[in-house]
Amino acid sequence: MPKEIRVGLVGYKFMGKAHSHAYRDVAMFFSSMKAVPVMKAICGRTEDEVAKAAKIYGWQSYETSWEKLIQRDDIDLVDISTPVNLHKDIAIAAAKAGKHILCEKPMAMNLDEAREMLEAAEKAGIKHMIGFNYRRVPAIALARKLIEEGALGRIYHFRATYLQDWIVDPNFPLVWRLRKEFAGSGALGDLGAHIIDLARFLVGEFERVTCATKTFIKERPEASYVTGLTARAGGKMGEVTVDDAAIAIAEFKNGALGSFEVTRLAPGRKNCQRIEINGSKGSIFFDLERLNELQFFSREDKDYEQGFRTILVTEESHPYLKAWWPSGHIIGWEHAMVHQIHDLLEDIAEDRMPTPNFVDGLKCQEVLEAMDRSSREGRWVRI
Ligand code: SOE
Repeated sequence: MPKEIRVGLVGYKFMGKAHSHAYRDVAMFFSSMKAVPVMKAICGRTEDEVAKAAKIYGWQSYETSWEKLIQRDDIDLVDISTPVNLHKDIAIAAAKAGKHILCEKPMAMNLDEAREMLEAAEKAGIKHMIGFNYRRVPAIALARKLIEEGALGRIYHFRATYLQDWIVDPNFPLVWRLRKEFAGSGALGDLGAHIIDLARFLVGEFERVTCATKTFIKERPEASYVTGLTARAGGKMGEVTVDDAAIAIAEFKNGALGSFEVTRLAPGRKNCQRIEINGSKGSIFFDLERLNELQFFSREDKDYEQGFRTILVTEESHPYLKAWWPSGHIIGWEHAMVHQIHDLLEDIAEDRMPTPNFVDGLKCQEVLEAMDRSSREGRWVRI
């Protein structure tokens, strides 16, 4: 019989829903797991909303205080799917209570907080993971395999953009993601964290960075209602205290060069995360809005046959796909979250430290902080 891991989730909006879905689905598809989740309790401040979420998402109970949730002795794993300003306090309290932790990205409001979280987790000896879900998109996992096998040769370039447009209307209200006291930073931390993590996953560690950030729309109406990425504007105007966009250049320790662009002001670009990597032997290209595909160019193909080929990443031999549908029956954005939960539970069952964990979260935070400093001081910053 698989081990049962009893989960307490803090947060029930966009990420809370995505994680809930993953806990519900995972054991149905990955049918021989060594550990299965038990959806014990979900937590949020507004009682009628969290009670409704518990019912709809399939949680056995709900709490309105995360402190109470953490003190419960029927919870093994605390999932932190809240705005960034709450990550540290919840994570440290959960670690002290001996709970394993899954924490959404970016790990913390700043590097000092990330360090405190890692220290608490290491002291408690718990398992920890950061929700860099895109590592677990099968096409990205395949890209890593190709790179590890040497199919790209020596890596020269990592080129990433992560573009969205959900705040392009200047009347889109001042939601928590646009306020430094809740989010820590704007597009840089929210979107940049993902592509920084993918750069570390696919290419390696950063050596130094230079960056420019910009807030184009400096005031917005305060929010009267918010859910996920949709919101209604209230009357009063308030200050936007985070960046709308950031562009950075990086050098990696292995000598590769990287470029990074993130924005929430790119009309028509919805969740447009694109990664291209060029090496001495070939290139790969990934587009999140075409996440079942990986483009691969190999200089080792016959001259007259060379060209980017599009691999439809839905074969049993591809990472994670054996658990899903027959080949060609594509998967979606939420599947990477299911893979994340699968890997986390298997690691807990096997007593292994998951990846990406708080060390990876902290390394990402170092790069974010360096990019922010570079933008303020107008210079290259070493990691
Ligand atoms: C909003 O920008 C957002 O939901 C991010 O917070 C997520 O991390 C990203 O995966 C999709 O966009």
